[in-house]
Amino acid sequence: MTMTVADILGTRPGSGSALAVWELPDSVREAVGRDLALLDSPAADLDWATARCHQVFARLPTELLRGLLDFGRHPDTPGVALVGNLPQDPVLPPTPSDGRPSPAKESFVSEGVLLGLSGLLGEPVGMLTEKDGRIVHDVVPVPGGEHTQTNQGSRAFLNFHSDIVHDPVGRYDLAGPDFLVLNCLRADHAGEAVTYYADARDITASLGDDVLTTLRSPLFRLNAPGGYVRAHADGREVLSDPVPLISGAEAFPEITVAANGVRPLTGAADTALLRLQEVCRSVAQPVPLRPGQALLVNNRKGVHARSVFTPRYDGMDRWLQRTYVRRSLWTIRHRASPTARRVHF
Ligand SMILES: O=C(O)CCC(=O)C(=O)O
Ligand SMILES: [Fe+2]
Repeated sequence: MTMTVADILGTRPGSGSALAVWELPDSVREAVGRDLALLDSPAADLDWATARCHQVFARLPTELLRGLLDFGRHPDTPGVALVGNLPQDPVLPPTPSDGRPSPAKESFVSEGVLLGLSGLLGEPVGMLTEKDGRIVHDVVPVPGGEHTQTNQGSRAFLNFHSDIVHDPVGRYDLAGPDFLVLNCLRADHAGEAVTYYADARDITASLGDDVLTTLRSPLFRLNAPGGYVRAHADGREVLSDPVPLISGAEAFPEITVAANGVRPLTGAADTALLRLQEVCRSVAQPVPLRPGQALLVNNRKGVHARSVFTPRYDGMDRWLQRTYVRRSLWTIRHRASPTARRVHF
């Protein structure tokens, strides 16, 4: 099979906002899969596992490797990329139904794929208030969480949002992940689940001047993520300082939206927020993730969402593994836990 390198879908030449799509050649998928089949659980020594996965992924064809690295390092590259024909575990145990790692998983190919791709973008990190600080997150529908605005949901549309982290300095957009990587182990039964990405460049191009000016003003307070408010505030709101939702250079805007609620401070801000969710829906790139595919998501260049789907809790539900990736651990060192490298408050 010939490799499709940097197939840019869509018709927005020069904007850099379309979905990038890459596929591993079959021979590379097989070779990477053979190496990753020998991997032990990466949780035992994350720094060793990231080094080994880096070595394995170094065998990707140079043009593909360069595309992935460019995705991570350049402001003008797409905000979302799909990587296909990835190796998969030979045997996949039932999908866990509690959002925790499956104790029955005996091989670590999916974890290796996740860490290999993540390592090309930066450093995988854990947050104590998200999946107990684990580095590899299991994203599955969880009974009781169907209608929540969290990664445990299924029956409610998960609104366009950024993955953010509470920080006592009052800003929740600074210490959060620069990227998310989502590796699909199992699709949902009906194939209904769709992940969406709305690029801030497309969003700003579709907004009127007044609304954009409002969104660029510090007229919004973000609620801290669900994991934080449950653990530290009995589920009550813990709001950030007033911030703009869109910031930065016109050609390279950054966007931040909290999944757990945004409080607009004026009537104009309220209207602008509604318009923002509308525009996100209209410009969004839909991606129905399938096993053997991973989605690379820039958490600053755009916002993501997930459609409704139907869980059955029969062990065959949708199963993604996810990492949070920072370009640098240095800029969040004040949040580092004293006991575990890569894990943060
Ligand atoms: O389930 C998905 O497709 C994405 C969920 C999500 O927002 C996340 O994992 O951060
Ligand atoms: Fe998310």
